[in-house]
Amino acid sequence: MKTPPLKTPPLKTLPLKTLRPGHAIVEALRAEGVDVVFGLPGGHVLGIYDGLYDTPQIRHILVRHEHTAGAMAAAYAQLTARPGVCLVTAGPGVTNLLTAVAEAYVGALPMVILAGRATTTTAHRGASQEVATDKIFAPVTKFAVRADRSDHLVDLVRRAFAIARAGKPGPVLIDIPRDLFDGEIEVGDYVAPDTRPRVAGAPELIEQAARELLNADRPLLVAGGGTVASGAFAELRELAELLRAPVLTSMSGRGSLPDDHVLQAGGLGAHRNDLSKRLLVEADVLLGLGTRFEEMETNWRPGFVPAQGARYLQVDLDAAEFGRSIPTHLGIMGDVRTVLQQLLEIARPARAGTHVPLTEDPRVREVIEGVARIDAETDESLKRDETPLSPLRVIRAARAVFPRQTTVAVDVGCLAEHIAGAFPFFRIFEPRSFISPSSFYGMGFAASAAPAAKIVYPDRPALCFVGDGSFQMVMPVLPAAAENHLPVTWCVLDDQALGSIRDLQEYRMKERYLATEFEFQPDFAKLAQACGCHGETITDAPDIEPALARALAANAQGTPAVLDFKVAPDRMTQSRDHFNLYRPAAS
Ligand SMILES: Cc1ncc(C[n+]2csc(CCOP(=O)(O)OP(=O)(O)O)c2C)c(N)n1
Ligand SMILES: [Mg+2]
Repeated sequence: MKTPPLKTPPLKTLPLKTLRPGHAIVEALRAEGVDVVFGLPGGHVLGIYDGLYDTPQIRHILVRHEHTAGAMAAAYAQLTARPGVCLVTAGPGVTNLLTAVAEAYVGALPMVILAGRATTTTAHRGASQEVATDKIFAPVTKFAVRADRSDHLVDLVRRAFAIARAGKPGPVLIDIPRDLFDGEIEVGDYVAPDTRPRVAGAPELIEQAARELLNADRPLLVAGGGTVASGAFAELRELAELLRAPVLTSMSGRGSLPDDHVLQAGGLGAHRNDLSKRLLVEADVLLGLGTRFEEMETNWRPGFVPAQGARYLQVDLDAAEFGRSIPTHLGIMGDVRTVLQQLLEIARPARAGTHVPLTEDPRVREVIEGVARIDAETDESLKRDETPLSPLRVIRAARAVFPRQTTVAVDVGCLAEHIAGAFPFFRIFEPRSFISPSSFYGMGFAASAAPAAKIVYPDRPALCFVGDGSFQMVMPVLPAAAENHLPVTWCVLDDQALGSIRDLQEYRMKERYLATEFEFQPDFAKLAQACGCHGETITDAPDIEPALARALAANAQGTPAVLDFKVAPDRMTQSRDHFNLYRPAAS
């Protein structure tokens, strides 16, 4: 008997497309949901630019300096929790990105950087602009890889997005020799892996944490950048309300609970206020939510860190963060939102019988009254019309003039870092509406990044507070904002000095000032005008509000604005306290 022939169905082969490599990369970007690329071309990356030419769905923001592209991409990630994408050329093009990429790395912000490089044929033979990009970026990226073959490019893009988003997010760089853009490659349909970090906490740890929080006399929640990245806004609010636990936010965590919520008590460390300081010291169980207690937020000294006897429960996607800054009693590895949902499963039934209205609870009243006191004291202290202006007055006025939904960027510098955007002076009401440096604190990062706010939220005003020294580092952002129709307002807190460092010379060097005061200052208002922006100089207090209103109106017409506020070198107690850390030991 003859065996019937085996009937195998014909193998279904998916049709492959033949594309130029640059076009294949751009198609992969689209499949990853990329809608904007920040960059500046050079000969080495024209293959990708040519792909963008045929892809109007992806907007390209042309900057004047690559630092701006890096900062905007990082801010895009901060505001959306999606990777920001940069496209830059070889050598100096990509090294100009380094500082912004380091900021994103320290701040756990996802980014994908596509960079050019000299051809493989001339590698290591003195080609122009050749530098070991992959090695330079290795310590400030989660993955920095040099591509070897054209037919690897799409796979590398897929890996880049997966790695940038996975676990603790961060930047990834692909270093592409220019000859890889030659010829054509065959590509299949692009499949973007779903790598959202929905890691749940171990059930026994969740149970223990819930028990400790429910039994605590004075529980306190500290929300950081991980809370924002995971989008745990509703969960944070519900747990805080169930536990009647005040919430403190780190700089990166600002906005995770609106600053006018009855349990929101302000910031930490250098950004603290009297109320938040006291709550931190008095808390018996503290729950850290994707927060690191970095230097500006702890100082590792009593009064900054949780009290000795307190229990610190820490939730983080990265187990390496447990106990890194301050001792952790219970480390729950997991995504903040998922862990909060798990805690709520236990806390909800446990608190079902609680009928005291929220605002009548003594713990909540403590926060409400504490915040009211801070507000009254602040109002009182800002009554006088001082010249030079009080920077606090400027910041408070900006909060009054700019609407609730404003996106705010706060740059480095003592004026900016410790005061601008600080809880008593500028309240943040919307989640993901705050651009701030993480503990890398590169001057100019937020000022350079601010226009990204108008890409993410075109209909909301955007405002940046920046010191005069920091602003001068990144002024090429002005023509980039004008050209790309990204109308933000920069409030330059102009004390004619590198004030934060001048402060150190005052305290530590016994007033031996060197290289911290500017003898020559550009006219920032004229400079703004020359760059297609609205520009004004403000020296008198009664002019503050009208100038802010004019800037807002200019923004509404599509014009960016620069307001040069001539301010006094005010310093707040907490910033002075912070500098005390560095005082030489008493002899
Ligand atoms: C790129 C960079 N260089 C130097 C520093 C050190 N640094 C921190 S704050 C500061 C002064 C900032 O001056 P300004 O922006 O005018 O703010 P001010 O302190 O006067 O409020 C300096 C030089 C830094 N953080 N980043
Ligand atoms: Mg200054």
